[in-house]
Amino acid sequence: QAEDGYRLWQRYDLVQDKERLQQYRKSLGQVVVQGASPTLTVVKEELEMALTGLLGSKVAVSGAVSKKAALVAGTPATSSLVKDLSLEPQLKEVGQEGFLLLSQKHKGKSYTVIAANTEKGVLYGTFHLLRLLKTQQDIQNLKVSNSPKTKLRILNHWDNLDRTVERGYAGFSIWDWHKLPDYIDQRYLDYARANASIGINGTVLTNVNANSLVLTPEYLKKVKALADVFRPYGIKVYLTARFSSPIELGKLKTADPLNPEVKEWWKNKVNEIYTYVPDFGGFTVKANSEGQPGPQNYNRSHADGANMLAEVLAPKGGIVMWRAFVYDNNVPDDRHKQAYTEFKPLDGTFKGNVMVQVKNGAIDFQPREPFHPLFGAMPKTPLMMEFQITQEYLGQGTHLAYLAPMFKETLEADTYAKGKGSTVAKVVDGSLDRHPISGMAGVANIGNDINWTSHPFGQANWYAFGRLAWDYDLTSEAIADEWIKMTFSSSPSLVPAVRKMMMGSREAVVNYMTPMGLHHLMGWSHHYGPGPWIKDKPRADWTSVYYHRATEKGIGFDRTKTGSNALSQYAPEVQAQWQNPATCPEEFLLWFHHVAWDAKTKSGRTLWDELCYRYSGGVDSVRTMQKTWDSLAGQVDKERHHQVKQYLAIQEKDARWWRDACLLYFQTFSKRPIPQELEKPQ
Ligand code: GCW
Repeated sequence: QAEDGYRLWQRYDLVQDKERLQQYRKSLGQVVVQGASPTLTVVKEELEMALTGLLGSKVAVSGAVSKKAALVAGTPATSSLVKDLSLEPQLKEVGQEGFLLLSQKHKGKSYTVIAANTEKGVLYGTFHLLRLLKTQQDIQNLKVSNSPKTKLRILNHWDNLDRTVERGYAGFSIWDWHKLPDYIDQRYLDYARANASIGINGTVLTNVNANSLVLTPEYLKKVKALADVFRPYGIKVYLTARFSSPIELGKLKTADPLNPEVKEWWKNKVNEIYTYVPDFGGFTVKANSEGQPGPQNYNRSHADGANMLAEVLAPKGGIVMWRAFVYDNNVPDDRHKQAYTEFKPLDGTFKGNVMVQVKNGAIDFQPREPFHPLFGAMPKTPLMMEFQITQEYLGQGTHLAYLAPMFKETLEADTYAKGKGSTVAKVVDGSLDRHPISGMAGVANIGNDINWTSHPFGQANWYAFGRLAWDYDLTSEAIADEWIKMTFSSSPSLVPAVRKMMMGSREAVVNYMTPMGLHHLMGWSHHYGPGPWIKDKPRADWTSVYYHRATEKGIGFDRTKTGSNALSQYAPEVQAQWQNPATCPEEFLLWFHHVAWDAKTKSGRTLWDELCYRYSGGVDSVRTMQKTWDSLAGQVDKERHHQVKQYLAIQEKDARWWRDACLLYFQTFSKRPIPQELEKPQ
């Protein structure tokens, strides 16, 4: 069988470790799932398929125990076996989505138990157990109690109705609108399985640059078909709402959120949606950003817009995820500041079912950004994290960049909102300000490429997003290990080598693209290759020169008091550290400071030399990845090995392109030589 990557991390092949295989066969030889429901059917089917593959012989799910050892899955309500185990006290701890995995002796039998309060919890527990098996863990004395830290764990698809995907690099949209609702592609089911396996519980089907057509009955039928597929997997469907829909679809003269007819229109529309999808999740809205319509067109605020939608969704249990990614060329100020300037004053004015969805950084999904100053600044509003899984600015579908370290860097950053330890993660999970709702969104990197994500390692970013949305305390290394073992193999000669490649990969990209706090040097509009020279565009903030500000004296964006003062949007403790070039972490140096070419850096080199070293270092890292990958030939199936090898060659070429283009361009300002010992730009 050709290894085309379609199976993602859900490859249920025979367990290689003989001892483990023995153990699993002994404890899991019989599988008992009592009760019937769509979710329990999914549990049964997954267990049957997975265990048959992993254990190497047909495993059937039964309704009663006949052997000495069995796997038992269920809730106290659906399974008398689970009820008999009296797990209520432990189950209290795991909430609505969590689960217990326990090894239990009961009436002379040995059970491996997946127990939860809800069937959804059983589903998550099932996938957790399968992960333990796929990574060949000992399951003899299981004592797992696990529940998610963040409530809404959502993919955002920037998928258009014509199946193009904005910033999608893995083919076309997997939603085949033309064939829906009558044709259900197997991919929808496999998508749901993959997401459920990492705890993702929501999907926004459509692009934030929204088309109101999706709200028409023709499309709602199709949306319903997808929602019906996803429901048993615990995945809710959400849509993007184009703010001007009342005009486009309802033929109203206005979309003013305070106009009663507009509100009435949305109320009817929402009620209509719920007739198709009774558990519809709600809307994601991009308004008054990059030309999208919004409440500001009518001199209303983001809160007016969000609250109007929230009010009509509330009786149905729906929510509004209102994006804070706003900028406008009529606002002459540093783009870094705009979201904070517009949203911070609105804190406390949003309805309870509104979440403000904030990108990890203030500019736009750069290879490295300091955390967004809104985190910690709006304690009365639940702030949702928006990460970008698709690699718009990180080499797109061809560069290997493992993003868990990037996601974690933001989540672990300290906002100091309520003193030391007020991490972004604690803002996002709602614990810092005691919000009942919390969420993380990831802009999907999924398309209809056979392997879903173009680059085989793109799968790891989808995986890592889900795992971190569930539990941001997992380490990047641990997530990488899980993924490698499930995707390739558990071989001790492979896992550490691939982990090492992954762990250094994002830093490599930062180095060959935008080291030391440089940002947005990417080519005009496509954002793939280098374009630090870009100027004279309709908007200053669509140029690169706006961001790097190189002159003969130095380089970097002064965001301190002497410059745009964006730094003032952070807590005093953060400001204190970042406002001084001597204490500002070097990775953010040129983000906040304009620095002289000859200034000394931590390595002892001048800034110019250090930049040369970083750019070269980025290229070297890619070459190291190539060597590592070459050495693994024979340990990875031919198809995927060859694929990654080719992508690494592209990455090496692109890294050189980035290094050479940036250094030669910046050299026209610095007028200093590239250090002798470094490879010369070509
Ligand atoms: O990153 C930028 C992208 C746009 C995107 C926008 C946004 C969906 O270049 O393509 O539009 O952000 O997040 O709204």
